[in-house]
Amino acid sequence: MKPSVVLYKSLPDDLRSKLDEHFDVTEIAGLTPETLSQYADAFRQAEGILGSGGKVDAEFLEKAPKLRAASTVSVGYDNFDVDALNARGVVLMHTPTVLTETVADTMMALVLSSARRVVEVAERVKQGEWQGSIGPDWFGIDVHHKKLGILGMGRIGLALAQRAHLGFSMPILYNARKHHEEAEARFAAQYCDLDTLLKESDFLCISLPLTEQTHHMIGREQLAKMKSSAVLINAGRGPVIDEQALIEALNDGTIFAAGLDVFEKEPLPVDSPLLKMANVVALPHIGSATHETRYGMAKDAVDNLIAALSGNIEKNCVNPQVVK
Ligand code: 8YV
Repeated sequence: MKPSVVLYKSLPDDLRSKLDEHFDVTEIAGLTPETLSQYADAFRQAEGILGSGGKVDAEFLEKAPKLRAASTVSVGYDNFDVDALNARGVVLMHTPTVLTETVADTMMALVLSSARRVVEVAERVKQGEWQGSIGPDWFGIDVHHKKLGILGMGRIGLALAQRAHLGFSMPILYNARKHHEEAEARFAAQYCDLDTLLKESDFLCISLPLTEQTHHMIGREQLAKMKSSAVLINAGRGPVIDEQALIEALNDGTIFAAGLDVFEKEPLPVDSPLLKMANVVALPHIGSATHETRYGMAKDAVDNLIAALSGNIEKNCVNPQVVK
């Protein structure tokens, strides 16, 4: 008999067939309180789950007593209580490599569009406001040769450093838990403390996972240390920034602009003050959202679940210590 699996994100046909070859699959619309009670039986039988979004914590695990592996279609796993998974011996698999370059592209798009006011001026053109030669009220600020600060130097930070340093001649500063030799050797990235990063960056790009330590790491006090000409970019997780403090900093000119792909609450509520600000580029969490990369993530997630449930894990495991 094939192991039972609950799939809570739709997959391309070929990947869905591959999953069906290995498992007895119940597909549901998402991991919500409603689907949890509606498909209680499927969760009771499930040895694996695959999808993205939704909370997987001790309370969820009680409803899935046979669970052995969870496979998320994402690199981030802040919606999983890893301690609870470890306590139950459940393996957590994720997709840390396939999306790196695409997310770095998104970050560079936010840098460029925030600095050059691309979204705002394109909108003005569509409104018929381009009536003569443009003046300073259409101007932005330069990107090339400015200092790019990276908070969190992982795979994505490194790919961003490559773009910024080699493509835009930007000196790179970074703060992370430890020195990154490759970033220093290839892109002349300079390690510094958080205060220096805040004070010296023209573009401060956050590329951190959300953890207890990174929650609201950038708040009022940190924003006050930034240059008034600085641009803040976040394409990691929204709650790393205290959003209320950011709104105030953007309103009172503490910083120049922000490019945001992630928010404290997603989807961003339609009444968020951020949506009314000309100096904010707000994207709907598109970091990895290209056809190629989303396919690659789904493929990795399927392969990860097959590996985990057959006891053949070689990579992409968050908690390999639970594998006996
Ligand atoms: C995905 C992400 O957008 O991988 C992550 O952690 O935030 C994104 O790439 C998202 O989780 C949907 O699958």
